[in-house]
Amino acid sequence: TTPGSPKRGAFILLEGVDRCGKTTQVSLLTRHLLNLSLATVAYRFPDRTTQVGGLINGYLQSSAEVGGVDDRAIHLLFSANRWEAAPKLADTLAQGSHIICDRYAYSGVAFTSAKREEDRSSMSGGELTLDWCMCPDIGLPAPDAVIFLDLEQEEAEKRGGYGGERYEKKELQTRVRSRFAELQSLDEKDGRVPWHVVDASKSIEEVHQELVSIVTNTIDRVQTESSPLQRMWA
Ligand code: ADP
Ligand code: FDM
Repeated sequence: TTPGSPKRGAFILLEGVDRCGKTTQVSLLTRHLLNLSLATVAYRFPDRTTQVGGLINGYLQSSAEVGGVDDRAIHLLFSANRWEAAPKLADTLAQGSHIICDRYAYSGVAFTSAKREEDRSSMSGGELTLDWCMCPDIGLPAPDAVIFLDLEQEEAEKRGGYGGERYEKKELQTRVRSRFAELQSLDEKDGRVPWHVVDASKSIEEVHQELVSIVTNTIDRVQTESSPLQRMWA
């Protein structure tokens, strides 16, 4: 940064399985930061409002029995949906706004790589490996912190039954949770993107207070160290 230019905002990512409380906590955190007069923007992926997002929405809402869409093609659409947002995301941070984001590339990799034969529309090209799934997201703006809202499958189910969307199935969600753990250990080996695992079974207010403390420390670190925006898995 040149003297006088604003410090960049922090990029905070919330990840976790369905029903862990991401939507609730993103909105509480955004409100908290705005109340402190800190410019903050909430993002969520998939962003269903774009053309690419419309295709993703159609895919998620159609049943798995409706074949037709290749699993790799849909994976690339999820990634494209992040890439089309990437310039705006980087710009928002450069302007000094913080970003609180609901899902990102980790969800992308966790969900696709967790698919088994019964979840797939075709078995063309064999296994959906972690490596293959990570490739299209390499180079995206990386978060300054990943907050993983950790919730047992049984607890998630108690929060209201799953709706009709394609991935809202118990067995898939359980495998998704272990893929997230693999991605966490890769980041920990790499040492650039810190993960904070939070027990999401606590009350909304208790979880919120923990997140406030993580976010406050992350903003502090990013701005004191003037750390440049990192790139995903690069
Ligand atoms: P996600 O966006 O991760 O799917 P939501 O924030 O939409 O999760 O929460 C899913 C449901 O669980 C909502 O009905 C919400 O009110 C409820 N909920 C969220 N956090 C908690 C919590 N800590 N304890 C109990 N219920 C919660
Ligand atoms: N999902 C989400 C993916 O499969 N890949 C991705 O890249 C992203 C961001 O889409 F089941 C899955 C996760 C979830 C579904 O997400 C829709 P929301 O948070 O319920 O809208």
